[in-house]
Amino acid sequence: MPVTRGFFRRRPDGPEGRLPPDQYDVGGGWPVLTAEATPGIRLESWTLRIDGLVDQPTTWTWDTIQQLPKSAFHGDIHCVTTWSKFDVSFAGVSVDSLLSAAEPQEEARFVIAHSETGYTTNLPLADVTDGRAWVVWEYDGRPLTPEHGGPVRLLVPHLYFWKSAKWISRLELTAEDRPGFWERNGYHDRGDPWREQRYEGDQ
Ligand SMILES: Nc1nc2c(c(=O)[nH]1)N[C@H]1C(S)=C(S)[C@@H](COP(=O)(O)O)O[C@H]1N2
Ligand SMILES: [Mo]
Repeated sequence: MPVTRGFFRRRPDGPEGRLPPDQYDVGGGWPVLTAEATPGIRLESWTLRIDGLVDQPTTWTWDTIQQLPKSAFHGDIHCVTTWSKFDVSFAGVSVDSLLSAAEPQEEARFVIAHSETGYTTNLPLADVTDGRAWVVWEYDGRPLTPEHGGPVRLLVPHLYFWKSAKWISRLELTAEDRPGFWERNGYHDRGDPWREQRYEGDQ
């Protein structure tokens, strides 16, 4: 029987300890996982807003966000459907630089990432600060393609990839946790792949 290379799951081949529990290395491809139709977003009309519990609600355009210090991520991403992808490179800006402009208030504890499409995901503020989250528009040195969230997506690589909202348009800071799209549909509130927090009720 002919075997199509790359069709079957590869065995973990990364350095020891690099693959979170029950994940596999997807290899060279990059699956697309989207709940909604891929929107066509023009750079001229794209904006990103930070609001909610901030002293300086701020809106960036494509031109103004480029003026922030560029920041890159090189590492691995992990989807809850069990694929992990090693050695990806993204570039954009750190969420820290956006937050330092918006000045979060003391009561702010959570962030809701809103996509242009209406998709949402919730994160503790502590998971998007200290250099652990980015808003990115480049993948491997090229513009992020629309099916992968282009022109601009959120990137929170230390959590399952559903937290990395594609087509990001707004970061809303709140005092209370407010479950997003997948979190209301049975997925874990935080989604740490190393603790295997896949579903509601997992530790
Ligand atoms: N707006 C939006 N963002 C999203 C999703 C989505 O359906 N809509 N899917 C999430 C999930 S489950 C994953 S695994 C990743 C997939 O990103 P990719 O399609 O670039 O691999 O995006 C996340 N961000
Ligand atoms: Mo996912």
